[in-house]
Amino acid sequence: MSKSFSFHISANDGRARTGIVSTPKGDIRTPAFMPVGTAATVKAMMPENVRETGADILLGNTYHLMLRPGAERIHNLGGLHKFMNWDRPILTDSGGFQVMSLTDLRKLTEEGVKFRSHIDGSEYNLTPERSMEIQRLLGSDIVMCFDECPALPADRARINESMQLSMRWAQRSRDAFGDRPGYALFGIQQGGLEQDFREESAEALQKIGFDGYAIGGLAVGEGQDAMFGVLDYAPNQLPQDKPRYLMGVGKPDDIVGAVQRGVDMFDCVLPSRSGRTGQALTRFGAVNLRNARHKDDPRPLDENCTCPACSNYSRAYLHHVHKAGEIIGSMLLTWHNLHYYQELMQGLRDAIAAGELDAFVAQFHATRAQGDI
Ligand code: PRF
Ligand code: ZN
Repeated sequence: MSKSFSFHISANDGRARTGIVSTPKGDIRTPAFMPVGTAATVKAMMPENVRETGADILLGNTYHLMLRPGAERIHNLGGLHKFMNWDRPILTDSGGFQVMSLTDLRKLTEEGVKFRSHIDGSEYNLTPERSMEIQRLLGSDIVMCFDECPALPADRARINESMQLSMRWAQRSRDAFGDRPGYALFGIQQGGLEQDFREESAEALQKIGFDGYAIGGLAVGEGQDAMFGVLDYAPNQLPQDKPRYLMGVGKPDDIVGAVQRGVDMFDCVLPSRSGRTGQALTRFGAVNLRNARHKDDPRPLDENCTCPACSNYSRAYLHHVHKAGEIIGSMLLTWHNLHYYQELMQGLRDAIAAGELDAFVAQFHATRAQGDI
């Protein structure tokens, strides 16, 4: 195993790329989807089963883990990998985005953000320096800069101010992270839907220098057309030879469009969260297993899917366990959804390697247009 962090692109197809991010804890095949393991678990899944779906890396959250059970406690117990029984790479988000979306009592200053826990109301301070310390205590392999993500729509003045603050925090994150061989620090581009601010942000980040670059501030209510509008130029503003990560995205068609535009890494709660509410994501689109039309249906969810939910159970059974609130309903659909996402990523990687991405994307949309029958 290599002892350092690196990114190697093996093929390009248009603006899309496929390759490998190498870390001391294992390789990450790109384009990659990272299942979300917010509270040291991918909900309803054993980590060995998450691996069986094809995941190379998980995402964890600074915000949730600092509140409960605490970063120092996880560190004293041997780190997040050992704690949650996942020995492959982990990327952690830096906390600012979660503070802004999950807490209502908070105060943003140049120093950082002061907030009250959504669990017990106790007060915390999160700064770039503390976020770097928490992510180090967790043992995260890919550490994210501490940033601020403004909600959209927002006026240009507000977007600019927020982006400038995030760039000052990016420098403080870089300084606090220091030199840690084998561990990576990613910068996060901000700038809303404004091309000039995105450019300024990309330049500021490259001047500081990072191991990878995230595109932040998207998928916050602007819609797919506006997001793709930014992705038509944003990846090109970032270095060609470093991984690009689109944070918090997305639906299968969002991911496909972003891969075509040059994005390498993704995370989203959608496959795991919707699995717990009875929504399956399949090559035919979204299927709600709670719908009464499945009540007497002996067919599998997707006859071509090799996951346990589709191999061993009927739609009627999946319908029943979801209506009855049985835990296995969440387990089976989460497994199926994560399996579907990883199959999609493998399909994208293979298509890019073969120079056949356009045909793959056309087939992807044609199959969805058929709908679930
Ligand atoms: N910044 C961080 N985490 C994020 C985002 C961001 O802009 C987003 C935006 N979609 C999701 N998660 N740090
Ligand atoms: Zn399946």
